[in-house]
Amino acid sequence: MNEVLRIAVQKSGRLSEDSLNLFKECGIKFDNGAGKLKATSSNFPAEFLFLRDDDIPGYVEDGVADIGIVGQNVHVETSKHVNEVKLLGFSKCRLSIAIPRSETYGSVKELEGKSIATSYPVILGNFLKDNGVTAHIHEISGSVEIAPSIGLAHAVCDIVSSGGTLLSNGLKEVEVIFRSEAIMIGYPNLSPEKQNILNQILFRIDSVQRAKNRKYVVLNTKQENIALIRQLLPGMKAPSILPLADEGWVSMHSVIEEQDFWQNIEKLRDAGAEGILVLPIEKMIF
Ligand code: PRT
Ligand code: ZN
Repeated sequence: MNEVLRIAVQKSGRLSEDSLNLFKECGIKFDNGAGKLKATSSNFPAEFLFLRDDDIPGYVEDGVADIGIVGQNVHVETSKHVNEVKLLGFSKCRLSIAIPRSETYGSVKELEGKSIATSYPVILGNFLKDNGVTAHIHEISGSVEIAPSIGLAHAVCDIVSSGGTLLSNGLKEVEVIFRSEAIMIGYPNLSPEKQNILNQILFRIDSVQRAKNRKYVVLNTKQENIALIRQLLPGMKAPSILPLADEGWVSMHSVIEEQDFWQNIEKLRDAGAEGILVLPIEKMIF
């Protein structure tokens, strides 16, 4: 029987779009029409399960799903027995403790004896223990940030991204206790056939991610500048050099890290580069 890799992704929420794009950019086609709970890829041995993010680690631990994508916050909080396959770089956020803006804060010791509302009792509990603080953890499942204003708790511990939600609820961030991004988790005992399918996906993801951080650069220059410009364009191997129709001029082509490019742009122009084009790369296979 041909095996199919079962992939759990968030049905609808902050992880959904980037998770689905990750597989689409890898050329894996599937129909994720509204309300669907399951979809089979038409061109790759994969099946998608659309679930609430909190349920994904449990499904992966049980092997109902072979891999899944969740925030590291959910992965660590649920503490399921799963493999950490790959960090994915999107849905970045932090888990922070916040207190009413009017209050002063010196150190974590000031949380001693206070009550803190959170949906992350495990991560918060570990943080307090590591810091030798005893506080009352008040577990609630949502709308954590209103807890101080309704008298439910002194402080909150919640996910922060822009900080806008804390601000609009009269709170200030005083401790970042955990930093999170999306992570691919996997069932620890995949069959060799499923592991092989996963390896194909990881290879494709690497090719796409590598390409995203790099640009294809084309520039024109006089022949005598080649050596100098070559030092500024390290490239994958060496730059390609093509003669231009004008005598003594060449076009140099190379692949560079985007951040290196911005650091080097003035130097390239000083070295005699003209007509510089920077193009996106779709995939990079090594
Ligand atoms: O329905 P389901 O259970 O699947 O989804 P969910 O509502 O539990 O999760 P969802 O979609 O809100 O978030 C999924 C994951 O995205 C989280 O587990 C985090 O890993 C990550 N993430 C990134 C965030 C945020 N940014 C974020 N800003 N998760 C939640 N928030 C919330 C936060 O709880 C707070 O209410 O946004 C508010 C703060 O945002 P700022 O920008 O105002 O600071
Ligand atoms: Zn959730």
